[in-house]
Amino acid sequence: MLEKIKAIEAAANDEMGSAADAKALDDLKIKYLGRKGLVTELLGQISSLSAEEKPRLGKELNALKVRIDGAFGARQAELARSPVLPKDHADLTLPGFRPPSGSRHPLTKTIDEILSAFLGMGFKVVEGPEIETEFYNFEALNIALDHPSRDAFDTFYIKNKYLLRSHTSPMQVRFMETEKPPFKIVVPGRVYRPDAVDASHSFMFHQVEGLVVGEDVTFADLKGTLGMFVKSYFGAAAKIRFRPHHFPFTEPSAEVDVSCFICGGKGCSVCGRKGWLEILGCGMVHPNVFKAVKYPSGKYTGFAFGMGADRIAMLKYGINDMRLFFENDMRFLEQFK
Ligand code: 2U9
Repeated sequence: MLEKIKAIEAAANDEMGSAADAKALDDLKIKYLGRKGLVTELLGQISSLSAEEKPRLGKELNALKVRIDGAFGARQAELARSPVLPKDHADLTLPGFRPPSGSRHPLTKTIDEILSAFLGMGFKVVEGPEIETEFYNFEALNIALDHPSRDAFDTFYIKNKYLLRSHTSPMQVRFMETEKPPFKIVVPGRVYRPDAVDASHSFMFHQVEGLVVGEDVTFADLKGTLGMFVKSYFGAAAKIRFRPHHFPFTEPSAEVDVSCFICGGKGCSVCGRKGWLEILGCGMVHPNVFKAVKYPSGKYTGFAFGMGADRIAMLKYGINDMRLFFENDMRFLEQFK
């Protein structure tokens, strides 16, 4: 009998220790102390013992009952204090952590900021296909197929005169085919040119171009609009200057410099001691372009401009190698949160 008492007590303590919750513990209480429980059963056997054993074992059994009952109470309190969590449950005592947050690509950010400067002046954003035809990429833009200037517009051809657009201008042509002036649009997008890749060249880059057409649009409007743009994008102190240039689709044409936003025009390593950074090309739309989209002759005038977003992003963020934009290196991208 004494052996049994010891075995039952050891088993009860063992099982209670590993009871995972209050319900498991209640079941154990019934198993040991319930009406048909193991301890109760032993108590029932007392009557069959000899007269001298009865009092001693009876005392032992009662003491066992009290001890097991006490142990239940203790384990119950312990479970209430710290519920035992399943093995795969999160450790609630660990410190919290922030989920990593993504960020916009520096080029996306640059393009969005350029566009918002123009949206603020009432421009509308339009986008178009990257696969184009010779008509939209060249002919309609006054770039004759047999003209030497085509060399300056070296292009990836695909098949049957399809090509990867070498500027976003084809979309302005498409827009004019369906819309009547007046309008002000900006056209962002990827463009492709078969350049050898190095720190400042890529076979794919990003342009933002603009086109404004109406009945009395002048070069003064062009100057005012681009002046507003550089002040809004580069800061109120930014100035612009125009240098004569040539593009087949504009006449007259100009290149535009912005006063260096690093040195304020004094001359530094970013602007090559010149105090000016070249950021834009522009001009008054060539009459042949209006002719190609069948606008009535002489009715409209307009100005157009174009800029390379990759170059502007490099200037703005002090990036010295264009390839960094396209390598998806997180150490680079994470800097533009
Ligand atoms: C239409 C008529 C005229 C778009 C223009 C430029 C000047 C220009 C370059 C700047 C750097 C492209 O990214 S870059 O290589 N662009 O200088 N683009 S005027 O003129 C147009 C466009 C569409 C119908």
